[in-house]
Order: sequence, then C-alpha cells, then structure tokens
Amino acid sequence: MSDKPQHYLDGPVVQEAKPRLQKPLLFKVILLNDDYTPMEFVVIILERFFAKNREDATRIMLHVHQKGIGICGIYTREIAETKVRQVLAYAQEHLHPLQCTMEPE
Ligand code: TYC
Repeated sequence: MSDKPQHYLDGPVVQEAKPRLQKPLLFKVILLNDDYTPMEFVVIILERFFAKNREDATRIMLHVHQKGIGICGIYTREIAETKVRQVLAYAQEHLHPLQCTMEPE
C-alpha cells in the first residue's frame, strides 16, 4: 500500500494497520568471580535477586567460581539494569567486592 496521504475526495480513507510491535531486546546479567566474596553470600544473592532455589544458586555460584564468569538470568533492559544495581548495592553494603554487569544477548 502507498504511503502517500490520501485526499478525502479520493475515496474512503482507510489504511491497513502496519505491525509495529518489536521484540524487546534481551540482556544477560553476568556475575564475575573474585577471591574475596564468600560463596554463601553469592548463593544468597542468586536466591534473593534472581529467584533461584538453593540447588540452582549453588550450581551457578560454583560455575562462576570455577570459570570466572557466569549468567544469572536473561531479562529486558530495565529489569536487567535493576538487577545489576541491586546486586552491586547489596554487595557494597556488605563490603564485598562482587562485580555484576549486563550485556546484550
Ligand atoms: N571465589 C569466591 C571464593 O572462593 C566465591 C565467588 C563465587 C565469588 C562467585 C564471586 O561471583 C562469585 N570465596
């Protein structure tokens, strides 16, 4: 269908709807290993902010501990930004150097 605006004398002014919904971009929230943050603290973070059960939280924490990096979850931009902020604030409150970041999926 042409994008030229129709004059009302041209006939009925009716235009097909164009599909405009875009898939939201997704972001991985990533946890980084360090030598100081206690393992138990990382497990609590994964339970509290990423809704993991103890078993999954422990598996993810050990993966990060061994490989240096790991994914906590995949979210839309604003949710991912909030999770990163919450983790960094909680780690700072408890004086742990834990680092958390996000990257496009
Ligand atoms: N490496 C830490 C230790 O041995 C544990 C740890 C795991 C720290 C995961 C950060 O994202 C992390 N206490």
